[in-house]
Amino acid sequence: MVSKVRVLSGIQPTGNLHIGNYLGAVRQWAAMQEDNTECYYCVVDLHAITVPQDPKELRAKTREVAAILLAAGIDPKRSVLFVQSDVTAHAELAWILNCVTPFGWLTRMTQFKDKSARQQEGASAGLFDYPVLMAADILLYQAHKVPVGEDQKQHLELTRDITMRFNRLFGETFTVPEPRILEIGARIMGLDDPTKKMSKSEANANHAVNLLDPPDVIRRKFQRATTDSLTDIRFDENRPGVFNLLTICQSFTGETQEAIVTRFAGKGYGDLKRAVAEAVVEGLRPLQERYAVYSKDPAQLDAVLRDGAARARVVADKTLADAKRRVGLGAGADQESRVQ
Ligand code: ATP
Ligand code: LTN
Repeated sequence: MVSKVRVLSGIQPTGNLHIGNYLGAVRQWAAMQEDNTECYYCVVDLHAITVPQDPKELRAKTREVAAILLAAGIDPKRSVLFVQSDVTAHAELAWILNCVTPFGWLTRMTQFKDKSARQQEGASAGLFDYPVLMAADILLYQAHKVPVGEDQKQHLELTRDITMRFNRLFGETFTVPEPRILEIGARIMGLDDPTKKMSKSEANANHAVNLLDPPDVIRRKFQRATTDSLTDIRFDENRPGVFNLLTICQSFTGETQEAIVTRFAGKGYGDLKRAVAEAVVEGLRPLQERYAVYSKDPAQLDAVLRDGAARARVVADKTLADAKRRVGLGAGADQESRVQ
């Protein structure tokens, strides 16, 4: 029997999920649920607390994100959907990996440099350690593939380095994972400033199109999107505003670049913005309708997440026990860990 391809990815319950998260990551997650795959998707609340969070809001966001993932097509029968902190093995393996990760590797992470620059000395040790916890998430499930947006490429490379180092020091223990980054949609830019990645943590109300934004809000945000002073409509990376709108359009309609350019030949930016807005409104409609149903049924969400955590624990605890045995942790009182 051919063994299954294991997939794992995570998303933080911070701020509002936007079309960047959807096109770069979440939509792929749903598409990867095939017969020959075993998918693990987690809401990474331990990652969220690397920066200050209001406890009540964090819990509410954790549930909201889980409901959005269900609405986006993550099928709890085919995939394991769970909340990271419900599976304690994540924090435990992260500690072990911390002790095999050279400090210098972490100092090179650009996301830490960006995020800590805003907080200076006040940045938490957890923020610095963020990528090691991410490695633990991935390694516990022996994932082969990790679908993420472009911004996570460096973290995935670090995960691969940590994996190879652990395997070299303690013997083959973990699968070396590979990132899965789309060609189109892996880096959606902000509508207000198309030189910056669309992000949940930007203050400007016109920066991101959120997955739960009502149609009129989506239309208004696109109407106000920053473009340039030229007029022709084509895919040119040197014109980031128009390029971003065209990329969003292409990702939602599935058209080729040629078809899109032909469609907008002789048209103006106003037409482009209206058309992209309609593509997004239509593209998100099924998700928003399903979300409305899930959000009215907290008991069902509880059941899905309880079941997901239980299924995740079975796999994660087994991997963790193996890693601990290899490192020589514990007294080895139970038979299994004493056996070499
Ligand atoms: P943000 O910076 O928007 O707050 P994040 O990078 O902190 O988000 P997550 O919310 O955990 O992190 O990201 C979930 C997934 O969405 C990741 O795979 C990430 O690469 C992807 N992603 C985030 N922003 C974008 C974007 N603008 N375009 C494409 N993919 C993105
Ligand atoms: N760091 C990721 C979120 C994340 C993740 C993971 C992604 C946490 N653990 C494991 C893939 C695999 C981010 O998008 N900021």
